[in-house]
Amino acid sequence: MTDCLFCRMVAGEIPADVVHETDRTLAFRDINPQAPTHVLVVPKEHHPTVVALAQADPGLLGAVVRAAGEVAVQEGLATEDGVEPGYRVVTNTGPAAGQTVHHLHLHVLGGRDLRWPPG
Ligand code: DGP
Repeated sequence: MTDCLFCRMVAGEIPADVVHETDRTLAFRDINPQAPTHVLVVPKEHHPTVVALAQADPGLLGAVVRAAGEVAVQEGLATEDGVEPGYRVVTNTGPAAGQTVHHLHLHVLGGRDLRWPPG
């Protein structure tokens, strides 16, 4: 989609601080980080929400989640066979949750103690 920010970043039309890439996914640092590590993981193909992607292509959703796990290991938020020190994966859906970019993205957050419940 030409008017989608993340599609344009995937296409290389808008610069991104890329930290991880596969044939179907891209991960880059959030422009407004909410934690010492704040990376967004997106499918290269446009899907508006996590549920839309689960319905359209569950395999691609799995690839996005696997990429988030690899980012966490790469960023020192988890060991390859464990969860220490830990991190959070969040996806906002709709206006009440604060979704501003309508191209599915998983926020991978870590590097500090994350409170619960979130705001
Ligand atoms: P959400 O509110 O869940 O839709 O998250 C959208 C995120 O996208 C938000 O944390 C800020 C980030 N963002 C917005 N514009 C840009 C941009 O141009 N570059 C990068 N790297 N991140 C962006």
